Amino acid sequence: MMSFEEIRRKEKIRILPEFQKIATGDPLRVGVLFSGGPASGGSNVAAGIYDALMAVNPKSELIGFLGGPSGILEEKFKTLTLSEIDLVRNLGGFDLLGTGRTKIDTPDQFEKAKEVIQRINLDGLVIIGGDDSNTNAYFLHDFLLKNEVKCSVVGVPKTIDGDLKSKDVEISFGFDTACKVYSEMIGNICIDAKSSLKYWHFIKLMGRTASHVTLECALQTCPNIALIGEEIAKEGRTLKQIVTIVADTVDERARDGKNYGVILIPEGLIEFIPEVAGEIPAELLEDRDSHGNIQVSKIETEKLLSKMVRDELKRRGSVAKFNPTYHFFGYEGRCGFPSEFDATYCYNLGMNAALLINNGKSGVMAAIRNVAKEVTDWKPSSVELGPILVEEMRNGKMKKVIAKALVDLQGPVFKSFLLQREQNRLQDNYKRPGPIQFSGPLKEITTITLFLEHN
Ligand code: FBP
Repeated sequence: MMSFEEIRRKEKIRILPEFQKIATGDPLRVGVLFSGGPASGGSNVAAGIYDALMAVNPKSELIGFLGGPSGILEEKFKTLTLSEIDLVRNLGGFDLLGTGRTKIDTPDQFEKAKEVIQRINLDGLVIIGGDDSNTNAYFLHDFLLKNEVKCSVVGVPKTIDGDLKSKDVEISFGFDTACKVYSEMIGNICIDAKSSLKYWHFIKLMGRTASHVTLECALQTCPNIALIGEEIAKEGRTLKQIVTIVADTVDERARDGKNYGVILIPEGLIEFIPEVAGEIPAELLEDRDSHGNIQVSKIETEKLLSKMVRDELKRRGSVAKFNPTYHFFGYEGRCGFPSEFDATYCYNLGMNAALLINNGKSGVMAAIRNVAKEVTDWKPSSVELGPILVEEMRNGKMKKVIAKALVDLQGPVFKSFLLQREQNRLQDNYKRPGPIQFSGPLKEITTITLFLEHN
């Protein structure tokens, strides 16, 4: 019997009309690498690049750099074969090549990258990454251009965090799948809470500084509380005020006979409330990744918050039977089978990236417009990276970067959340979206965020 993995791998992905007839040309040598955390759909980006290159000329080659950007610096790469690509089609994971967070940004590193690119004679390099990696893609492009090296650098918008988006890049790939995976599990937990009647579930969710993942999962599952970091920052809420909101809810629900509930906490909460930082061991705050980001996934904000809620309930002499239990949903959502949306989006992003290189474009991010609509309405496009860079303080220095897109508190997604927040607090309005669908009428459904933002 064929496994689901084998069946899914062979599934045909829809190709945009623009890519169905590709003009033939000279063979191309293109490099590809994954950068940063995995996100579902990355293997379809590689497959899309591969298939487009072969359509241009079957003598083309796709060279994969191993372990992320360090694969260039350490000269670790291999030519990808059709059978290797076929093994990962429509599956999650960056295991085709591995990924990493090494940054190419010192003069020596640029020089080394240039030397390797020239030696292996690349016509183009595709960097599959988030805001920081696409920023680096721009600077590598700029360096190669100034040094008259004819190698296009093209970025592809990846991150489960959903914080790499603009009017031109409607969504980063991986966000749709990750939110669906988390929402399935959150929905299950909500129903478990309502069945077991005895636990308060504190669920921390990945997403870095931005609360897009938490907001999307809240819309999909209607938990009792979902904290949104951007709102807390804007209102200037203190840790004590947040503890009060949660304790009030626990208390009020207990008085209604409900000693259970579900609360979603974005992992980036800590970045918005300075006092939380005061409660965290200093070494965890000093532990930064190569881009200067605090490693928020390692900080147990959910336990800290629950401990403070317990103390507050005790102080009040509350009748609540407060029995907290903890979850962190993060890595579970980064390598799941890509949703139909991510599988289709990524394959076409990959084709687009290869064809942008074929057309000599560099310093751009591959994009697809109208993705909130039917696939038949999708349109390939590209975004110049240079003009979207802004000056920001990073690691104590002003740097040009792609700004992280945070939750827009005036936008339709947050407004839609506000409409239901108060009701969800005390009532059990839980929704269970169930697992990702790969066939049938629900397979095309995308995130509520994308739908609300573009309809
Ligand atoms: P990217 O920005 O590289 O896409 O990372 C996404 C992410 O999953 C964050 O949500 C999370 O905070 C971080 O990676 C965890 O990093 P690591 O994989 O290094 O533990």
